[in-house]
Order: sequence, then structure tokens, then C-alpha cells
Amino acid sequence: MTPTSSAQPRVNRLLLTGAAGGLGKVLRQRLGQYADILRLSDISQLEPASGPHEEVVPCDLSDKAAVHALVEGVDAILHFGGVSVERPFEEILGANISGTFHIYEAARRHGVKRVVFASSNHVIGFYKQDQELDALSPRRPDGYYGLSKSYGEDMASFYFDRYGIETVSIRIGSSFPEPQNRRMMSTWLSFDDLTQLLEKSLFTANVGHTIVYGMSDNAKVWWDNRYAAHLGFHAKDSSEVFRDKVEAQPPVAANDPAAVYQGGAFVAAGPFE
Ligand code: NAI
Ligand code: 15L
Repeated sequence: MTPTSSAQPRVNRLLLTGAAGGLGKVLRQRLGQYADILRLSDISQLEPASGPHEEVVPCDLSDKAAVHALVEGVDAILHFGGVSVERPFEEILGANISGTFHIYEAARRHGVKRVVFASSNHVIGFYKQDQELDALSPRRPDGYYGLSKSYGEDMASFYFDRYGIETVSIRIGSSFPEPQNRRMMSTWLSFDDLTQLLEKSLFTANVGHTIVYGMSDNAKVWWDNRYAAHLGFHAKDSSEVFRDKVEAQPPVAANDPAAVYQGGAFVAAGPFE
């Protein structure tokens, strides 16, 4: 980390995996303030580097040697790449489970000391929407995808305890331009609030392995971030401004998973064969 005259902390080279994805494209526009060089990676096609402040490095996260090369020379990693919805286990295995192992092994071997892991609310998706959780609540993954994020959090915990690599695991709720349904009135995370949370996750000292729920300052939430208070994250946006639009949608049956479980429809995905 190098201080600048504007007092905005920066790293020299910051790696973003999943850079071709929905959040990756948004973050590509926003992370320049935190790094001299942004290294952008994905298995899918990326726009070419727009200048010397960007490096584009295609990589399949399931390829250990390729990930090792990808991580060389970076100072911190925002790990957003992988399968982002419920899919058959075999699809998730390579990208998410092996992929996250490859990221941590490469971090260890190259001496990278800070990772921000895009975890998900689906590690606790089988809790009901009337239950309040914190970071110490036992996990209840709602599918293979949620299980892969749960494994990623355990990987983060192990690599801190064993090798001192610090991670903030952000259990992202629903990060889209707007909440898309009633459930997302509770889970929505605005792009501005996500960006603030990434800044805190990158530059707060001594985070060890911190788990934080990624949500905006929504009126009704299910998650308590008391164990992540040291990050100093204070969401500024609220889903409330979209309430009329969301409530104009047809009502959801009271027994629909979307209205019952924190993970919504993910709990009912599968079986796949
Ligand atoms: P996305 O699906 O749009 O982006 C994920 C990216 O990962 C894609 O560009 C895809 O090509 C890439 N990818 C998939 N397999 C790969 C592989 N084997 N090697 C390299 N890259 C691979 O998802 P989105 O919405 O941008 O989410 C980004 C991250 O945040 C994901 O890890 C997701 O699980 C997590 N997240 C997102 C939430 C949201 O509301 N958008 C909520 C919770 C978690
Ligand atoms: C996730 O983990 C997914 O990546 C995202 O596409 C949304 O479905 C989000 O959770 C959600 O729960 O709304």
C-alpha cells in the first residue's frame, strides 16, 4: 500500500477475477482509484486494456498453472470469478472449488497478503426470512453454489491461520442496479455501497478473516454486521427508494421459497439429474 497526496490508499497492482461478469464490468470502471494497475481476468472475453493502467489476462480458474501465472506480481486480489448461480456440482467444482484453492495457493506462493472473496448470501440461504443472523451463525448453504462459497470461506480462514493471508469474505446479498423483487428489498447492495465495502476490505488493517454481509442500508434486513464493525463500512443507499416499483409486481404466494427463505428460489433449484 502506498500513501498518496490525496490520502486515498492504493496498491500497485490489483487483480480482479470475474472481470467480464456483471459486477466485474461495474468494478472495472470504479477500481482505478485504488490501484496504479488493474489486472483484469476472466474465462470470457474481456474488452482490451484501455491504457497502461489496465492489464487483461485471460485465465480459467480451474487451471492451476494459469492461475499461478495470473497472480504473479499482484499486491491484492478481488476474487469475483466463478459460477455465480446454482448449477450441477461438476460445473461448480472446477471454477469455484478448485478455482478458489488455486487463487489461495498462488497468493501463498507469490506472497500476496490480502484477498477479498466474493462470497454469497447463499451460504446461509436455508434460513427463513424471519431469522436474524450474524457472522457466527452456523451456515446453511442452499445448494452446490452456496456450498462452494462456504468452502471458499473455510479456505480463507485456513490460509489466514496457516499462512497469515488476510481475507474479507463479503456475503453479497443482491448487487444489481436496483432490487428486482420483494426479497431483494432486504438483500440489495448498491454498486456504490459495494465499492465502499471493497475499499474498506482492501485497506483496513488486521482483518484476519472477516465475514461481512454485503447489503445496503435497507429498511428491513436479516443480517447483523456486528462482527465486521472494524471495517468501518457504513452503507449509504437503501432499497426503500424502489419500494413502489417493486410492490407493483404481482404478489408472491406466502409459501413460495422466494417469500420464505433468505436464499429465495435458489433453495428449490435442482436436482439436476
Ligand atoms: P457473473 O456470473 O456475471 O460473473 C462471474 C464471472 O466469472 C463471469 O464473467 C464468468 O465468465 C467468470 N467465470 C466463470 N467460470 C470461470 C472460470 N472457470 N474461470 C474464470 N472465470 C470464470 O456474476 P456476478 O453477478 O458478476 O458476480 C460476481 C461474483 O460475486 C461471483 O463470484 C458471485 O458468486 C458473487 N456474488 C454476486 C452477487 C450479485 O448479486 N451479483 C451476489 C452474491 C455473490
Ligand atoms: C448470488 O449469489 C448470485 O450470484 C446473484 O446472481 C443473485 O442471485 C444473488 O445471489 C441473490 O441472492 O439475489
